[in-house]
Amino acid sequence: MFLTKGLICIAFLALLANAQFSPNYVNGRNGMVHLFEWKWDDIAAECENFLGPYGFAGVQVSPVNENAVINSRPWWERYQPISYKLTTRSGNEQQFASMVRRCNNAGVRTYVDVVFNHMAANGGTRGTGGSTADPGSKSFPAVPFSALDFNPTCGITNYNDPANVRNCELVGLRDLNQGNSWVRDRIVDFLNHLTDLGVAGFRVDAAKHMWPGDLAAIYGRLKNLNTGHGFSSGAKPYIFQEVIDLGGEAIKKSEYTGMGAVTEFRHSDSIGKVFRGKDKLRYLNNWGTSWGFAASDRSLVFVDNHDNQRGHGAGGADVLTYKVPKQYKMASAFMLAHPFGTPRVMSSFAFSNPDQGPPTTDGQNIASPRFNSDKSCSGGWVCEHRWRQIYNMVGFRNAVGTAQLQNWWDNGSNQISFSRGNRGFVAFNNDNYDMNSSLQTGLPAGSYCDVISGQKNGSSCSGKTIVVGSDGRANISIRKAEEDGVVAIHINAKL
Ligand code: ARE
Ligand code: CA
Repeated sequence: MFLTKGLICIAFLALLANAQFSPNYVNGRNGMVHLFEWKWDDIAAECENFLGPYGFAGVQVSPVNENAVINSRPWWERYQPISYKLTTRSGNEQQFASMVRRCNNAGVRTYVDVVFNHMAANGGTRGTGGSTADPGSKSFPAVPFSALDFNPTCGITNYNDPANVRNCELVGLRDLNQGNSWVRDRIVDFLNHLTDLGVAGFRVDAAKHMWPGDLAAIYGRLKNLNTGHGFSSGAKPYIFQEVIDLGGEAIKKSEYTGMGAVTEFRHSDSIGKVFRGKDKLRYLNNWGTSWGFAASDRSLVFVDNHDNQRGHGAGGADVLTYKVPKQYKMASAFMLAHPFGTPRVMSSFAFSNPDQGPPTTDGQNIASPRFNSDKSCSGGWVCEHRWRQIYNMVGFRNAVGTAQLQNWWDNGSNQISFSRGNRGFVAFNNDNYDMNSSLQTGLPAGSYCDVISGQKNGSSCSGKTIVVGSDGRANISIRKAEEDGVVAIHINAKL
C-alpha cells in the first residue's frame, strides 16, 4: 500500500518535471496558425514572406509521416499512417527539415500533428513514401509493426467505456498498443527525430484514445528542444493533446492536463454559439474557466479546426467557419484580443464536400497557394490567416503582450468593449442595431488606426481613425450594416 503510494508519488513528480506547457514562442510573438495540407516549401516561403513579418509565432503542420494513399485523395488519408518515414504529399524529409530551419530563422516555430494512436485501416496498402502494408493482417513492414504490436480487433462503440475508447479501433484504424515497449520505442524515436530537426512541439492526435499512463511514459522520454535552432537549453516540446471533452462522456480532459495542454473544444463550441447570436456577448465578461474550459496555460483555443469545420470530430451547426465571414472574423478577433488560452488560427482550403482534399495540379499533387495584391489567397486556398481582420489581430495580441483585461463595458446585450491595460482596445457590435457610444479605451490620448477596417501606413490610416481624448474616452461607432462588427486599436497603431 505504502509502496504503491510512494511509486505513484514518484511517477507524478517525474511527470511534473517533464511537463511542458509553454509553446516556446520567440519573445514578443503570439498566435499559431494551422496551415492545413500546405506543402513544406510553401510553408517555408510563408514563414519568410508573411508569418514572420506579421508577427505569427508558430505554425501547425499536417501529419509529416508516410500515410496510406486513398484513391480519391481525401484530406483524411493523412491520418492513416503507413510508416514514420517523413514523406507525404507535403514533401519529403529534406524539404521538411529545410522548412523548419527557415521558419525558425523567421521567428516562427513548427508544431507537428503526430498520429500514433493507430496505423492505417483496411484498404491502406500503399504509402506516400512508396512503402507497402497489409492493414488486414496488421502488417506494417516499413516500421516494422506486426500483429503483436496492436490491440485486439474491436470497434469503438461506447464513449462511456474508457477501455473501449482506448483499446478498440477508431473508425477501423488499426489500434496500436502503446503499452508495448517496441511500440513505445518507435513512437519516441519518431518524436525525438522531429525534435532534432528543430520542431517546437506536437499536436497529439486522438490522445483521448490512448491511456494517460502510456502517454506520460512516452512524454517522459522526449528530448529537450534543439538549441541549434534557437531554443533555450532545457526547453521541452510543447504538447497539445486532442481530447474532445464537451462533457457527458467517461473520459475527461483533466486526465491529460497534468501532462500538457489540451485542444479546448468547449472554446470552439461556446464562441460559435455566442457569435451566432445564441448567447449574449455580455456573458463573455467571465470568458475562461467559468465556461468550463481547462486552465489558460492548458488550453489550446480555436474558433474551428480541420475536423469540426466540415462536420468531423465534434462538428456541429454552431461551429463558425470561413463560410460565415462576418461572425467568423468577430469570433477570431475576440479570441485573439482576449488573454485566455493559446490561440490557433485555422487556415483552410475551400470545400463543398467534407471528404474533398486540398487543391491539386493533377488530382494527385497538392497545388501551391496563389496570392492576390491585397495579400489574400486564390487557387482554392482560403487563407483565413491572410485576412486583414485576422492577421492584424495577431499584431494586436503581440502589441498588448501580457497587459491585463480592463475597462470591460457592455450595453447589457450584444455590444461589448474592453482594453488590454493601456496598450489595446477592442469593441464588438453583434446587436441588430447600430452602436454609438463614448467608451473608456484605457489608451493614451491620440489618434489611432482601426486595424480591422484598415491598416496604418506611416502617419495615415486606410480605415477608420479613432480619436482618444485626454480622459481615455473615444466615440465608438459600429453600424449594424458594416462589413465588420468589430473595431480594434493598439499602441503600435497610433498615428
Ligand atoms: C476515414 C473515413 C472513415 C473510415 C476510416 C478508415 O472517414 O469512414 O472508417 O477512414 O478507413 C480523420 C477523419 C476520419 C477518417 C480518419 C482516417 O476525420 O473521417 O476516417 O481521419 O482517415 C473522434 C476522435 C477524434 C478524431 C475524431 C474525427 O475522438 O480523435 O473522431 N479526430 C482526430 C483527427 C481526425 C482524424 C483522426 C483523429 C484519426 O483530428 O482528423 O480522423 O486519426 C464525439 C466524441 C469525439 C469523437 C466524435 C466523432 O464528439 O466525443 O471523441 O471524435 O464524437 O466520433
Ligand atoms: Ca487506442
